[in-house]
Amino acid sequence: MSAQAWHKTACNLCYINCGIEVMVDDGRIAKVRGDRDNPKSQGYLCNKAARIPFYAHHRDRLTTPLRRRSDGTFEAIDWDVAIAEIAAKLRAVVERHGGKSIALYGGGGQGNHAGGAYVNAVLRALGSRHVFNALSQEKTGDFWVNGHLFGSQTCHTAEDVHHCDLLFVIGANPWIAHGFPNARDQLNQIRKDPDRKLIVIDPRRTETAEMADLHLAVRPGADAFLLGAILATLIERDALDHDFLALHTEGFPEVEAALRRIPIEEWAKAADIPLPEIDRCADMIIAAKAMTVRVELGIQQGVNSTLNSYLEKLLIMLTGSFGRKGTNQLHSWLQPLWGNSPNQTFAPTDTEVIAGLLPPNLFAQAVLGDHPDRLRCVWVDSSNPANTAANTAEVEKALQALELCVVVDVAMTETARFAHYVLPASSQYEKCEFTLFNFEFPTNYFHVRPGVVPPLQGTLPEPEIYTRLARALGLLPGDNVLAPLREAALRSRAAFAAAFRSFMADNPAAAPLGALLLYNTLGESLPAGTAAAAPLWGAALACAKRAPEAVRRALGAGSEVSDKELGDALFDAMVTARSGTAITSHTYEEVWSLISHPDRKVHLAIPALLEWLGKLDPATAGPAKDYPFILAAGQRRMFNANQIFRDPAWRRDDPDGALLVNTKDLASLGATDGEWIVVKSAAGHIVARAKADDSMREGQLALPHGYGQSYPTRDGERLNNGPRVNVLTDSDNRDPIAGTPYHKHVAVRLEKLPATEAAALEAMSRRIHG
Ligand SMILES: Nc1nc2c(c(=O)[nH]1)N[C@H]1C(S)=C(S)[C@@H](COP(=O)(O)OP(=O)(O)OC[C@H]3O[C@@H](n4cnc5c(=O)[nH]c(N)nc54)[C@H](O)[C@@H]3O)O[C@H]1N2
Ligand SMILES: Nc1nc2c(c(=O)[nH]1)N[C@H]1C(S)=C(S)[C@@H](COP(=O)(O)OP(=O)(O)OC[C@H]3O[C@@H](n4cnc5c(=O)[nH]c(N)nc54)[C@H](O)[C@@H]3O)O[C@H]1N2
Ligand code: SF4
Ligand SMILES: [Mo]
Repeated sequence: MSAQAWHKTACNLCYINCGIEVMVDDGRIAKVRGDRDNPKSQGYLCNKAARIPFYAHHRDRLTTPLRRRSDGTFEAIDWDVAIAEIAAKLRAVVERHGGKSIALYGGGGQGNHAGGAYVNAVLRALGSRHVFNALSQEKTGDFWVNGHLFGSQTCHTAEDVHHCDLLFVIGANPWIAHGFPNARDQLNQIRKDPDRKLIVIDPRRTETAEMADLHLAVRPGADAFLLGAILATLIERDALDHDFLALHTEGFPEVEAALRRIPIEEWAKAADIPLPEIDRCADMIIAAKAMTVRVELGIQQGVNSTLNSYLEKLLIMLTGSFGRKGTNQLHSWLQPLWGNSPNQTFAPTDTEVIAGLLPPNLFAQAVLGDHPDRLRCVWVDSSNPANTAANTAEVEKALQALELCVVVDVAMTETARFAHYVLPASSQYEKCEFTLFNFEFPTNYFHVRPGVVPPLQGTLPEPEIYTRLARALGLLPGDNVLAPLREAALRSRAAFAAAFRSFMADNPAAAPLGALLLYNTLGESLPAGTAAAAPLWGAALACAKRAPEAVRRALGAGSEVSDKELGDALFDAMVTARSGTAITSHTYEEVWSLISHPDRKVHLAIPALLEWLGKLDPATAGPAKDYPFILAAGQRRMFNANQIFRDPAWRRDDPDGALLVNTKDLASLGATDGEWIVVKSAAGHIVARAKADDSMREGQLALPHGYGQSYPTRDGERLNNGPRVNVLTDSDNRDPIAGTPYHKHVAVRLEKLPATEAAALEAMSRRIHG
């Protein structure tokens, strides 16, 4: 790597993973710009990407494996010692309690999924499939609904924002949080075009709502009432797409009957939206030729989350806004990021396993409960549950109760503080990475990116960490056994394929270890720096088999590539294209082939949810007496990015992660703008700096997501940076089906802080940001 040069890679700050180019100067990332060659993002960047150097290079990077002493402090140990001790302890846990007593927490963040393949391989080889991660903090209700509608929990809806003439945003703030490619450009284009419209449902007048043709400022937590009233209005006005319903769906009569029972006026009132606005919303839907619905945490982490996801899908289906240009779609996968696990339960908490995942809200109970199969060992990789799972106090208690806790991270996190061992990973710019966040239709993309700076001294990329661990556990065959596979890979892909298949047939016990085997054999024959992508080989072959025409179109491959060679052609394109590559390119008609039900129809009636709808009580929409405010606990802002940044200097504004409060609410508390205020819930309390903000509804508050990291000052003292928002959240405040948290609906009260305490906080804030 030359002294000063631009390298292509991707942004790791949100799940859009825009293509970027970074200027590397003397082994450090110095500048960031958009990569115009990236076929998905085409040079787009938001304000956060320029700050990537603060992720890659900072004082709190881990540079050696650590072992916790009995007094809670850590000592540095060698990699060999760490791996040997951890392997011995894992073996002991398996012998005492069985493999099922182990769980993985994490397995990938916003920019990295390579490690997930390897850690899952080890987990499965040890006899466990228990995985908790962020997806089951937000999306599993949606996945559950999709399982019923489309026949598999891996059927996932995409948005064709680019071509829609009505964008309907529900509980999302794409101007700030993105969520679809080139979000700000897309929103600007819609605003400028008189023929394209935007509707936003959000209690707050967000940056996105500010741009909308219609903003429905729903009462927090009342989306099910509002969506129900809109759907019932569409039915009343017979504004449904009956041809679509007849051709592509079944179960409509049951849905219709349930929706016809909705008392529109009463539900509109519960949602605090005047009837004329609901009529206007219906008018705009009826006038639209192609509506795309975009939702996120506002309803997925809001009250009635799984039901909300269902109503959102009904809005799409009843209006026939599916499978056409500019509407919602399903998308193909290179490899699904989550699983399909209908009717599976996790015994220790008697919880439904959705999409192969367990909800973080049940994590503490799964460890602290008295079930014989409770968790004794948790392996954390790319996640910081001590800050991001509900109820921090309970999560910390659970982490401390474990017989073995290992954290693999790039930095010393709040979770790592409780680990028995902490293993330092190389950053996402120091190793090969990719993500499985590939949700586009009709053309879907994939981006494999080699490291652009050398690994920080003392760190290892995950494939190396898990190779060493699997070797120490005696799971992975020795180098001599793998040598023939490696040689075959260097000869030709066909020779490798034959050798690999016969190896797997002869060694059935190696089945769970496929990723590690591929990395250590095929990996060595791949283009420089892309060995970690080796496990994608099988996915590429399978993808080409499932959707040969779509892959051919994406690659521009004609008859010179045989069907048999197509999967390898796809894989080779993926590992050689430095700016990412199209992997599938569908026609709109092919969307029906992506439905898993054998009849390729959308099965609209989900009895459990229709029953839930029937039981909704408008009298429940409103705050509780003791806790009169509803806090949106975890808002996306210009300068937060999950737990990815730890150095507070990355933020250009909002250093303390302000509590947003409507001016009237602030005044009735007798408080002023900028004052430190106590926020209390039933689970805990924190102190935050208040900021008067009239984009907030009266009675609603917001605290940001992605704060609360401790970071060392220049003299080494660790100071906390901003609100640890999950101190306030309760893991019981969750969805009855998916177990996902109702983070947007945390009941709190506010109290003034004595002047002396406020002065101390003010001084602390100055030291953190000094
Ligand atoms: N800047 C930034 N961008 C990010 C991230 C980040 O940390 N920072 N994180 C990424 C991740 S992991 C995710 S999942 C996405 C999340 O992206 P979004 O879901 O778009 O972001 P949020 O701000 O969490 O919530 C969206 C909106 O929900 C609204 N809301 C609150 N209560 C309700 C309600 O009762 N009903 C309705 N309808 N709306 C409500 C809030 O006012 C807010 O505007 O963002 C991604 N992008
Ligand atoms: N109250 C509340 N809680 C929330 C939310 C909310 O809105 N409100 N949002 C939820 C949502 S949507 C999400 S997505 C989650 C996110 O919560 P988490 O699942 O905890 O994920 P991140 O915050 O992205 O943390 C990623 C971790 O990975 C580490 N890391 C970065 N790069 C690498 C690498 O290359 N290798 C390894 N091994 N580690 C690496 C980072 O240092 C960091 O510790 O938070 C959830 N929690
Ligand atoms: S939209 Fe997301 S991926 Fe793109 S530059 Fe911004 S934070 Fe990075
Ligand atoms: Mo998320």
